[in-house]
Amino acid sequence: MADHLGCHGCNYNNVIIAPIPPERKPGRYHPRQMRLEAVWGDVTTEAVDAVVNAANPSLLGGGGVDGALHRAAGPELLVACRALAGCSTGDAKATPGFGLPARWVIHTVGPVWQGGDSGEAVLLASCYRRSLEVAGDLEAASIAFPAISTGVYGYPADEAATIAVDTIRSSITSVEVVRLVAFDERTRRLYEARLA
Ligand code: AR6
Repeated sequence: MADHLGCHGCNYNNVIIAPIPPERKPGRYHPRQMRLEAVWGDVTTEAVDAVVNAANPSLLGGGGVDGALHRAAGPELLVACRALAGCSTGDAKATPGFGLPARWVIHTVGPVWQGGDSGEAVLLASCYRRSLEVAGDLEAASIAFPAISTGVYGYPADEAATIAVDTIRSSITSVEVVRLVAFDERTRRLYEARLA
């Protein structure tokens, strides 16, 4: 756990962008600084409000994180995904987490790496931004991300880590804890370097 990473000063969570609804407790819903941390692990075991799935546009399952989340969540996840009728690259949609420790799964579709001149960076940033927006809509206080697009989709891990950290830090969000879950030691070190 990278607790020493602590809070950072680069997001805009102290900017109040809308009146706080009276039914919401002020202590819970005031925008506040987010804690962003890098961990080594497996997203399927993350005990957070929402885990992010590195899905494909069909949302009907696949390998990597997607396959692992479907196996761990159970068959109801596929049924719920079918009802979403797919997802565009760079967008995100949510289902319940079913058998997962997480209450929600936010399915996002990263870009396939094509050399870097096909808008991949914008689309990858959009995955992180949209996932945080969906998490906010769900009133999720904590979220765990895998390294979207860096597996089957071939995005270079170092560039993807920079986009992940920069996008999360600059997002306006009510999410309080964001965990970047690295499946391998190299990815964890890439995150740690950017969070230092
Ligand atoms: N927890 C955390 N990270 C993981 C896990 C896990 N359980 N398993 C793999 N990773 P990928 P993509 C890492 O391929 O590149 C699927 O078939 C992995 O080491 O899961 O966005 C979908 O259906 C890598 O660093 O996602 C799509 O068709 C990262 O997660 C396609 O793959 C992402 O690897 C999406 O490809």
